[in-house]
Amino acid sequence: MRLIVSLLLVVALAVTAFSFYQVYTEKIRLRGELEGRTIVLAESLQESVTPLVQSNSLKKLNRLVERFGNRERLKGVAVFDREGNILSSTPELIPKIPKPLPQIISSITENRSLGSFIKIDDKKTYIYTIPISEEDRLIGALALFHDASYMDLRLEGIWEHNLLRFLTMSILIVVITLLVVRWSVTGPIAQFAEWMRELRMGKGKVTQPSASLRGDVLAPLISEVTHLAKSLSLARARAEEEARLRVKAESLWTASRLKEHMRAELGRKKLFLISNREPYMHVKEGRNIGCIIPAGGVVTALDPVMRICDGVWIAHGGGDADREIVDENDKLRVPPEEPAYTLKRIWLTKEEEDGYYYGFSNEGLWPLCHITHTRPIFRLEDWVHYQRVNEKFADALLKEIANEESPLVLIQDYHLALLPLLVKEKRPDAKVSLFWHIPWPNPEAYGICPWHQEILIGMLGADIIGFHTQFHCNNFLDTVDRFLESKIDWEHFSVDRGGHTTLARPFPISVSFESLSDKASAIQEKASLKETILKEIGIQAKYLGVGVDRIDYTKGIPERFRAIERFLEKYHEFVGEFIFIELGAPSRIHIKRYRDVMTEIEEMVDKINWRFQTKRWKPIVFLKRHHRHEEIYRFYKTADLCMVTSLHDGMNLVAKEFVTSRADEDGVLILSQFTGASRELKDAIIVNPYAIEGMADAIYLALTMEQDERSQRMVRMRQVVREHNIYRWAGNLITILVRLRMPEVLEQERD
Ligand code: ADQ
Repeated sequence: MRLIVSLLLVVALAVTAFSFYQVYTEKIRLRGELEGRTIVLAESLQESVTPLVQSNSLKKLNRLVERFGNRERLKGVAVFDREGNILSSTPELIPKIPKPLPQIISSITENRSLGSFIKIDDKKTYIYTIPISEEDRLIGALALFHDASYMDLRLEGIWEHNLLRFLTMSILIVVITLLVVRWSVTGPIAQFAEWMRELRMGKGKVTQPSASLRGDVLAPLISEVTHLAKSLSLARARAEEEARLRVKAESLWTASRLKEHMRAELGRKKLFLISNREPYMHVKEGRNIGCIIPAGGVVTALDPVMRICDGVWIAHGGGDADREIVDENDKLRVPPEEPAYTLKRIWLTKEEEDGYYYGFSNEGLWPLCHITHTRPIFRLEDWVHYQRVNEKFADALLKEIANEESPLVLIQDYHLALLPLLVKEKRPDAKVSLFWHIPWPNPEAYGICPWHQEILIGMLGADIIGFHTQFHCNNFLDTVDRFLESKIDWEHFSVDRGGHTTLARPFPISVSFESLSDKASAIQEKASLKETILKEIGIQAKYLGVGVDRIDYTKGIPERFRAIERFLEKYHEFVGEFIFIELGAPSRIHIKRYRDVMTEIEEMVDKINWRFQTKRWKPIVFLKRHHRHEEIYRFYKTADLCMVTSLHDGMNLVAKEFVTSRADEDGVLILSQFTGASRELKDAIIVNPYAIEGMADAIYLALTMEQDERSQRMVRMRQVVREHNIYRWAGNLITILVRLRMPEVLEQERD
């Protein structure tokens, strides 16, 4: 009502103002027109009347006056002598002319024409008087009487029209406002309220309102409430899961269990996590700034842990808009939609990034640790940068932990191998762990690094070094044994060197395993998702395979495509039936080997597609870009198979993400035997990515496997990932770290 009344008031004011103006201009126009016409008439009549008044020919004058008086809207004409008496007039007018008529006297005495409005018979009349003179002598005056009542009628007409317009507009405004309010406000609010009611009552697994609501005026509110709803749903799911577990007396790690555990173990202590890559990167998107989660296993695994433990994550700010978002201490709270921990960004110069990240870490250590026949490159200047950047990270960390007693430090990966010692030297009370996310090679392979001893010494500053598998721990201990003077304790898998002990333990990393949908709704969702995805890419097919990777030569992508080619060659009946979608995020593109592998992959896709494609079908679709996690999960959820064919991989989280996403308990995982994940996911079809024939057969086996077997395998794999999730990983690692008894500290205390 308030909206409608205000709208109507404004419109009424506008209409009134416009009407006034219109009436005013129309009045001036009508008057001008009337005057003009009368003057022309008066002047022509003046010429004929003057000689008759001069000669006093009253008869002729009367005839002339009568003839003139019969014109449209002209009420009549009157001729006056110089005293203002009527000499002649239109007969009907004589009784009505006011006597005396002051305007006639003024016209004669002032010798000029005058015009004014008077009332005759209660009607508005325009009277125009013009003096009559003989040479220079005034002998009388002529008056023309014009009916002007039509002017008032015309002006009234304008008011009436405008009133009518106002009424029509008012009705339209009322109707349209009501409709818009109904469609855009009250309707959506009612739906919204209904959706929230369902959420409150815990009906179904609703986390999103209907699609029609999402694009509406309530969109910002909906996005906030959706987050709230998700948290609510998640909390409910977790509570249910925990209740279920309590009943079953199982010891499953969940987010809330980890939270409680951390509270008990850490008290008010914070975690300090250091990695090269940041979990949230700000990038310019036209004029706006967007936030992306970079592709990579470290971030995928550790963000859920930090979300529940709080603390500070120190990482390199690599996004082109990163500096615009931080505060004066280079910090911000993340995740943006639900801040839970602090991200502190470290800035690197271009030279530092080239030398430390692209050079030493990714052209040196990465191929050194992955046995994939790509030669590591070691340059002295890269090594210098690597040392300097490790010191930079150490300075930042030491500043953060300055006021913390026995801080807990979790260092991530091969970029920061020197950091443990740099921290430990300054803060012997710090409890330091280093998690090595990639494989550890045998001593012979490792020994080719010119700085193999310095790296090992740096790493051994840590109290615990974690690897994904026992095999990598053994390789590490062998390597230390070969290159450093130290004591290896094979019973406890530890190294004693210079009075400091470092444990080497396997902590197979994982994903969070949050499963929000039940089996029935997942099955339902799967069918429609497949249809939508195939429609989006414009291809018809019966079977769908998916691959998700950072484009890296260790991931075995060309081998995978070769296997697909061989599969289509060998099992021709699948031509036109099977399509493989590769979601590949470009990575480390400043390194030539990565550009080469990208070119190799693109050429191979072209070649295979050219060989097999038909008008409406091609075997491989390569979507070369970074995808959001929700996008990736759409593909996981509906794929008939997922291929992970790494030539060597510490763990590989894509395999575990695929299993997590399959609430429908279907889908087949083809998994390389050279991934850490293959030690746990024994129900995948395990393949050797170098054996193309075997991989082609694995695709065939996956697509022809009986539904029951597929389901049994998936159920078992889901059980493994559910139990060995990222919370368990963090719980185990942090518990050992917290409970470490540190001889150096005990000694200091004794002194
Ligand atoms: P990565 O080599 O980065 O990790 P991986 O474990 O496979 O490899 O994780 C990749 C992550 O990136 C996954 O979460 C995946 O969803 C995401 N990703 C892949 N392609 C993407 C795309 N196109 N768009 C967006 N995201 C994409 C390193 C080691 C691994 C180890 C992890 C964790 O090399 O062996 O498993 O660390 O320790």
